[in-house]
Amino acid sequence: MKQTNWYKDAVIYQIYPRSFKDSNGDGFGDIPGIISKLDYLKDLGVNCVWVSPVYDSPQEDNGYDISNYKDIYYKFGTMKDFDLLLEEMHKRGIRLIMDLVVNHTSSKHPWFIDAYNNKDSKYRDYYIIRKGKKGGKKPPNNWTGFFGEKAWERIGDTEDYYLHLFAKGQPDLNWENPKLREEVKDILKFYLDKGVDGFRCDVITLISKKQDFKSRFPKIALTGKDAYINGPRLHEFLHELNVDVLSNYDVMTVGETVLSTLKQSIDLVSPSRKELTMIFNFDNTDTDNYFGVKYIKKKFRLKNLKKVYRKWQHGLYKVGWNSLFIENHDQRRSVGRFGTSSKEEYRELSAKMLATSYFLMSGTPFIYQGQEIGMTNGDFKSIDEFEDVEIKNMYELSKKNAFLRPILRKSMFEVSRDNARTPMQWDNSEFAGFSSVKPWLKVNANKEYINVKDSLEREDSLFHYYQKLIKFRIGNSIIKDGEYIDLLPRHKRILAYKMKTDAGEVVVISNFSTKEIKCKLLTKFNDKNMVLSNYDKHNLVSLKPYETRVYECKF
Ligand code: TEU
Repeated sequence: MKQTNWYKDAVIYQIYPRSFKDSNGDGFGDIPGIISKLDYLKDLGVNCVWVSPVYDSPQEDNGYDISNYKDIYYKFGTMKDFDLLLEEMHKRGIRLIMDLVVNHTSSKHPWFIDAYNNKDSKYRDYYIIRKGKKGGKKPPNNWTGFFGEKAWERIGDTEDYYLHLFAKGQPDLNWENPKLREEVKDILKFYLDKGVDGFRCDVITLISKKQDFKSRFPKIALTGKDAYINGPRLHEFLHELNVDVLSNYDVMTVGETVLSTLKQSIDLVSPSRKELTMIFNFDNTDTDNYFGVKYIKKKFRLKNLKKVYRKWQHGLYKVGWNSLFIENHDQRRSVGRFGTSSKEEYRELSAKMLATSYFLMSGTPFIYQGQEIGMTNGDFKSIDEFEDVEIKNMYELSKKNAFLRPILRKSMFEVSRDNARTPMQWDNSEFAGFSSVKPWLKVNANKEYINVKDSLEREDSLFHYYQKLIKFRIGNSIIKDGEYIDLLPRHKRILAYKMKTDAGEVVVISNFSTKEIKCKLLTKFNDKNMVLSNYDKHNLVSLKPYETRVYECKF
């Protein structure tokens, strides 16, 4: 099938369905709710949507634990609703990307239930099951997983254990088994034949594990990671999926990669290798922590973000394609992060500045629901108000482990994934227009003034700024194909870069501070080439607090 590379002109909006819009008054978002808001998304200007998992699931990890890949979780609706969603999106020229979670299933998946209960089950080899040590008293090795737990769980009172790199209810699949790989291809085809436009591939770099299953030292966070991240057959497995299935459709994939180096990422996205279209790396969201561990917070410094931008823009230039994002359902909100301010006086102004800064580089920009109106972290006051399995596990860990306790307790609330999962704020009514009843997760009190209704009414809102940014980005080949040039690599408060091709250049200059700052660079540009800014009036030689400007020159 001819590949049109449409994704290079896509702006993708991520929907976390349980928090987006409840249509039937059960306090839980659903697919008809999404359909009712498609005109809103069209108005925003995005041309593609990534929907977090809506498959059947016991919801231990909010749908990232799938019990039936070919059915929809009843609270989200039915397969009929899903088909209608796809149709209604395509009618509006919006593409649909599904979340593909195939590193693990739910422990309630019929494959796993059979494998767990029956030693001779044909599904036993769909999972990673190994004999424990000391007659089953101890797990097969010392690996730990992503939610602060041991990575093995004993199968009843047998000697055997199954591997789970996430919650206990998320057993890892065994990709070494060719039959399992055929099942995955079958799932892909099922949705691609419906007309789905691609997949966001959950923790895809974990699917191949080193087969020695030996303990690893030193024992620090993610013990065993060198055995289960970027494993020996990762590229081979992805190539197989691509050649056998994906390349027969004009679709895109974006792989969620955890702790991948630039070199590994280049291999994943080089078109000639036929693996993935693009990846999410987390270097940007790791700029405010140590060792890639979000609980160990570090002061944000612009120079570190600039380093990340240079690394990925230069690293993938003419080699592969980038993704651009500042939020998702696993990250706390970007307001008050990456140098922006959550003080109401600066909230929208600084959010416009950050939006401009990450949006106009080469790559596909992603917007996470609520980001376009500047939603903030949830106002959680006690552990009981949270719902996420990750923070609950971490809280338990902090009770047991005296060394980790102060570190975890200090940052846990602020970095919790639930901060991004609070109900979408549509208006200022009691449940923010998300639902007619009390939602599954606490509504943020600031829905009084941070909400879609208000944003649509105010001409200078962040929402309207995003509209302009999206319009400018889609189809702009200077940005798409341009070479990234950092114009002020050493400046501590100003980010200035140029995207350059033979046809012209686009220049972005942003002040990441609350101070007015002199900037000589500004004198080089003519105001009549300014295409976008978050201020109406501009000073020739200085940038106001959080000011951002975009200039475009065509040669
Ligand atoms: O996330 C993978 C992942 O790396 C996260 O667990 C990350 O470490 C954590 O969220 C940081 O706080 C994906 C999904 O995006 C996430 O929602 C799932 O829980 C996870 O995979 C398991 O499927």
